This record gives sequence, structure tokens and C-alpha cells, in this order.
Amino acid sequence: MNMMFVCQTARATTIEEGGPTGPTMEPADAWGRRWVNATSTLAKRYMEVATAKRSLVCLAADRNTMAGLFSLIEEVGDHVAALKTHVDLVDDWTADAWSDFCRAAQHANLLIFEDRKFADIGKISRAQMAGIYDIRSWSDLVTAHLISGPDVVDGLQAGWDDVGRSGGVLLLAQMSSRGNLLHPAYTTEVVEKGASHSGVFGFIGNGSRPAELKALREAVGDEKMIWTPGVNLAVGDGEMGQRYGDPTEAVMAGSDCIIVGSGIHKASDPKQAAQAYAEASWSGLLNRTG
Ligand code: S5P
Repeated sequence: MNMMFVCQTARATTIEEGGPTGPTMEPADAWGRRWVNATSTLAKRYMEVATAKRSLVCLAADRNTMAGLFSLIEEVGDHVAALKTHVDLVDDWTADAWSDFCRAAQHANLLIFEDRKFADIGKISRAQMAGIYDIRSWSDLVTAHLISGPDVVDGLQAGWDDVGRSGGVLLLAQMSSRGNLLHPAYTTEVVEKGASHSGVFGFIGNGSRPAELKALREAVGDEKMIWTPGVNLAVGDGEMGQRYGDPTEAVMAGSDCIIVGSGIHKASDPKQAAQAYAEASWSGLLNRTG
């Protein structure tokens, strides 16, 4: 992928522009308590971008070719606030193409979130941030399970430190897949341990179950983010055990970001789909009371 193409097709949305669909709103007005209580610079950056674009959507860019990924950013970049990747599912991955892709994402004003679901001991997680994919050099956020104990977070933070960058960890407190083993007692422990750690950006919650999400928000409080997969405008069961809830309800229950994959990348018109998810998420934010 050559850079000329990237630069001509992706366009950064600035807060001054007020995003693609409306007048400027201040992040503090849109986000209320979350804005006031957030201590993480990254969380503030996310809230600013989401406000500018009037979208609380993180695109789960689960396409397996670089061309598919580039066209997705080009089509929907203006309507999503973050980009979630699975770097290891791309068939024609090369370091150069990935670096161009990340540049296109940055140009579209997107935080880059590698959903690697790290779960090993601290020193191995640190080493896994390097390797062929060199996740530490381009990710702003990564996911981790806390099953191995709190050192996984320190290991990931050390990974970013090793290249002079900083980032945030999203801990899996709940999952959207049917039959998962993240039972309520486990969720409680993850939240207790993660809430006070400065390296923890927030938690992954289950977007398909608003009642569970509400309980998670009460446990987490106002400081940290909750991002939720398992949302789709077509509510119900998805492929291979995935479950979907309504995007607006998820935000009203306390989600700060809806993670949407196939609802956008498999839509016949991804741009239109991204706009619909952006509107659903934004109206949830403006209507939520807590
Ligand atoms: O519990 C989870 C956690 C995650 S991060 N359930 C999930 O589905 N995810 C991710 O969200 C999953 O890896 C995928 O990239 C995305 C959901 O995609 P969709 O196509 O079902 O919207």
C-alpha cells in the first residue's frame, strides 16, 4: 500500500470541525462524570475524539486482508472513534503494510487497540509486546485477562516503556460469548484489582446483557472506561456462540464505547452501517443519567 493513497483518502476529523454530522459539543458536557473523573490521558483523548465524531464506536476490523482493512478505514474512519485489530488474523500481513495501515488509522484520528488478550506471566507478556508484530510500537491499547495475576499489566506497561511509548490495558471483566467462565466473583476481583492500577485504562464488559453491564459500572465507578463488544443493531445470537445486545442500551447501562465488528465490516454499505452505530451510541450517551 503506498502512502500517497493513504494520505489522499483518509482525513483527520478535528474537534474544531465538530465532526461530520453536527455542531461542536464540549467533551465535558457530553461525558459528565466520566470526563471529570477520568485520570488517564488516553481516556480523555478517546472522549475528545468520540465527541468530535459524535460516535462511541470502536470498529473491530476483523478482515483478513490488508486491502480489506485499508478500504474499511477509508470508508468508515470518520464515523468511528477507535480501531480494534487482531494483527495475527491477517493473511497477507507485512510489517510495511501494517505500518502504513497504522498511519492511516492515526490520520483518521483513531486510537489503535490490539485485542491480543494477553494472559501470561509479566515477563512473557512484556516479551510478547515485541516479536514479529512489535505490538508495543503501534498500539495505544491492548486487552488482557487477569487470570495469571496483576503482573501481566506491569509486563505490558514495561513493553511500551521499552520503546518509549505509553498505552493502556483493557482487562476482560466480562465476555460476550455464551458459556464463558468469567463468573461474577471473578469479575469482582478483576475490577477490584484493576480499578486502582494506573496502567489499566478500563474493562471489557458484556454489551449483550445491559443488567450485567449496569452492575459492572456500579462496581467500576466513574474513573475507568468500560468498552463493550457483543452489540449489534440486530439483537440476538450471533455466529459460534456470540451474543448481541442493543448498542444504545449498552451505552445507557454504562458502556463508554461499543465495539462493533461484523455489524460494520460485513454490512453491504459499511459507511452507512458505521453512521447508524455512531448515532445509536451517541444518543445513548446523551440520554444516560449516570
Ligand atoms: O467478550 C468479548 C471480548 C471481545 S474483545 N467478545 C468479543 O466479541 N470481543 C471481540 O469483539 C471479538 O474478538 C471481535 O473482534 C469483536 C466482536 O465482533 P462482532 O463481529 O461479533 O461484532
